[in-house]
Order: sequence, then structure tokens, then C-alpha cells
Amino acid sequence: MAANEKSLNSRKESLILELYKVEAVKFGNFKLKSGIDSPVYFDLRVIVSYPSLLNEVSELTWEVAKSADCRFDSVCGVPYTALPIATCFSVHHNVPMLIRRKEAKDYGTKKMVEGHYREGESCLIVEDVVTSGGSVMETVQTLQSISVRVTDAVVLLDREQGGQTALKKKGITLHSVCTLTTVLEVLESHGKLDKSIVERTRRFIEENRFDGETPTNGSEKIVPDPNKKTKFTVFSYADKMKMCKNAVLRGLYEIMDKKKSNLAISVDLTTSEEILKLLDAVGPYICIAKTHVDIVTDFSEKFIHSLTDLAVKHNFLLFEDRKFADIGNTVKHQYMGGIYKISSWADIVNCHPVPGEGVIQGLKEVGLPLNRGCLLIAEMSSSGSLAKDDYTKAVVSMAERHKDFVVGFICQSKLISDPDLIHMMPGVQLNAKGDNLGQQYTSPEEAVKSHGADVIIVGRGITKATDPVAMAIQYQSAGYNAYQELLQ
Ligand code: S5P
Repeated sequence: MAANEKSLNSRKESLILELYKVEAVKFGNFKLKSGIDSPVYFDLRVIVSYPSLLNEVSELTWEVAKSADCRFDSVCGVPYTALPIATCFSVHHNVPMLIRRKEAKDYGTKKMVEGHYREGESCLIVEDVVTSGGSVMETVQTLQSISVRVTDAVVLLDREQGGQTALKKKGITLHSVCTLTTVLEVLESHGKLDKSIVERTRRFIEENRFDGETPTNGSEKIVPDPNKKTKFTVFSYADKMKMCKNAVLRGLYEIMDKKKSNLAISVDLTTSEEILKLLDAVGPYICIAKTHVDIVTDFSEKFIHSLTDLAVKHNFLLFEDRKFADIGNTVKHQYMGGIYKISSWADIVNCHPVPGEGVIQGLKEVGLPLNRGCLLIAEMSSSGSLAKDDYTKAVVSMAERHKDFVVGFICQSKLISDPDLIHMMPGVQLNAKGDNLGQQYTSPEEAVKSHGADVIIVGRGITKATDPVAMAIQYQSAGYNAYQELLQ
């Protein structure tokens, strides 16, 4: 081992011991934001209280970047913990810094990057801890959106849960000062951790590794889909919110996380009064109200005003289940015009892609400028449905080609693992197996756990109940708890 490598290793060792001493690394039982129980927790935020430690963190990280021969014109820390590390890079090594704003809501309307930059310049990303690469990727994407190139990222600690592979797939090489395995080795050899903790943590790394399909924030779990014998990754709503690019979906995941609800009510009642009364009562427990406005006998603009007021009051989205299925030009008019003017109030609509991509393009021309989203009907709950097999596969490909507007599927099974494509499943009821017109039901638990539903759509299970509010609460907790169990 060369002398400078030896001294680098002993500096890393001292650094790990120091981080452990100031409790930037802790072992025990930690509930992560996603609900997962982790035996190890890193909180690098504390290093700002120890200037010499912050300096050593930044110097070692800088040296790793330099010895990997990274070339860059500027540095950018992933907000917020890595900002002081990037600042040290900048000040001590005379390299310009960029600051990425974190306010996602301002994206596109306000400046996302502070500092002067040239189009085409290259920037090194600096991060404290990488789990799956999700946060690094967010910063990369922001920089790329202003034509700043990123090829490398440097991190103090790689938790070895798939981040390096995920980033590699996106063209980013990750360089790390140390891995979680190194941390365990150092702490064990210095008698700081006993064998059982080390073993438990090693097992945790193994079990929470993933294949890098999608960058996440480390709360992923792989679960088998019994229908498909395929493994899919399950993320918390909060993580999905951070991962997805579509504003409608981000808003929906935010609601789902905040209200602890993956319940969409299908409010298939036929008078304005009944609909508004029910929605006011069940509003706190739902994330979406799904309507069929063309069955409302007394439809009026006033009804829409009241509906949108309720959506704001109780924080849910409006989904008009119009099932558009015509050529692009016709659906465009059906979506924005007529009596219902659906595009003016519905956050989400859906369509049958049977006419081909024109139906999506037509709807998109109207919906995209209004920040709306569209679901493709890939499968149906009714018996004998023709939407299956190759048709369903073709629908998934269509969705992938239109992710700016298509936000997911109406379906009966998990079709794809992509945070930008949500799975909403109708045909959910606790107390019935079907109706006499071909509808088929699954329980909320099965819908979520076996069919991969992100959102359960319940109609008559609630609307026809003697106590719809109590029933809504029951569906809310059944659906939400089933999802939380998948995360564990
Ligand atoms: O495959 C489908 C797709 C939809 S959108 N099966 C469905 O049942 N739906 C809709 O979900 C249907 O139009 C109705 O509004 C709701 C199910 O209602 P329920 O009373 O059977 O729960």
C-alpha cells in the first residue's frame, strides 16, 4: 500500500470514529420517514457544529474527487446537508459554486439555480449520504434543465443500497469516501459495535439493496407480484412525491401522504345535492373524488363551483371518469367544451386508448397547458373485459411515450414500476363479490397487496352504506394500512 494511500485510509478511519462520537452515525432502531425500520441512521447535519470535522469531511471528499480525476467548472451541493461541504470546496479550492433551490413549487416559474453559469459548463455534485441516488438525481436534473452538464458526483458515505448503479444508468459516476460496510468494519474493529449490531446492519443492507431500476430515497422494498411473478419496488408516498416529475401526481402523493389515504371515492350519485353532501362528509378521508358528471340530473355551473370548493376545503383531487374514446379532434372538444367543460375543473380524466395515440394527443392539447393529468384504461374490473394481454401491454407503452400528460392507469394489476405512472384500481368492495351487471370486486387489502394498486376506487361500497362516513373511514384505513404493510 502506498504511503499516501495508507495515510488516506487512516484519515478515513479517524473521521468515521469522529462521526460516531458526535452521533452523526447512530445504531439502534430508527423508523425512517418511509416507515421502514432501519438499524442505522446518519445525520450529517450535525457536522456544522464541529468546524474542524466539517473541514475534514470536505477535504477527504475533495481528495476523492480529485484522485478520481473528475473535471468540473463548478460544484453544487445537494440541498441542504451537503451545502456547507460544497461551500468548503469552493472557498478552499477556489472553484465556483452553484446553489440549487429546493422549492419544488416554484419550479419552472422561478429561478432554480443561484450563481453564474455558462451553458455547457460541467458541474460536480456533492452529497453527504447516498442511498439510492434519488436526491443526487434531482439536483442533476435541475442542472441539466439549465444546460449545465453533470458526469460525476462525490459523496461522503454510500449506503450501498443501489445508488451507485442507479446513477450509473443515468450516466453519473458516483465516487465515495466510504461505504456503510467500511463504517461497520472500522467501528467493529475499535470495539464500538458488537457483532450482533454489525450482523443486523449487514443484513439490512442486503435486504434493502435494489437493482437500480429507479432512483429513490432509500425506502424501497421489493415485493413479488403474485400475478406476474415479477418483482416490483414499493415506495412511500412521500418518496414517490419527490421522485415523480408530473405536477398532478406530486400533488396527489402529497395529499395521500398528508391525509394517510389512498382512497378515491366514486361518487356515482345522480343529484348535485346528494353528491355535495356526501363529499363534504367523507372529504377528510379521501384523496380523490371521482365523478360521472353526465349522470347528474341537475348539472349546473353552480354545482361545479361547489364541487371545486369542497375539493379545496378537504384537499382532494377531482377525477372525471369520462372514459374518452374517440379520435383526437372529437375528444378535444368533449374535454374542453359542451355543457360540462371538464378541463376547466377536473384535475384528472381518463381515456380508452383504443383509437390509438390520437386520443391522448387530442386530450393533451387541452389538458397539458392547464396542468391536468390523464389515466389510460389498461384493464377493467368487469367480467369479460377485452382490455387484456397485448392490448394492456400496448397501453403501457403508450403511457411511457406520453408521461408529460399521462399519469398512470386504471387497471387491475401492477403494470410497471415507475413513480410517474400511478395505478388506480376500481372494483373494490369489502362486502360483495360483484353485481348482476358484470362488476367484479376485490377487497382493499387484496387490491393493494396482490394487485399492486396505489389508489383504490370505491363506489357503492361507500355510497350505498347505511353510514357512508364510517364506511369511508374503514376503506381509508384498510387501503392505507395495506400499503404501509408492503413498505415494511
Ligand atoms: O374497470 C373499471 C373502470 C372504472 S373507471 N371498472 C369500474 O368499475 N370503473 C368505475 O369505478 C365505474 O364506472 C364506477 O364509477 C366505479 C366503480 O363503482 P362501484 O360502485 O362498482 O364500486
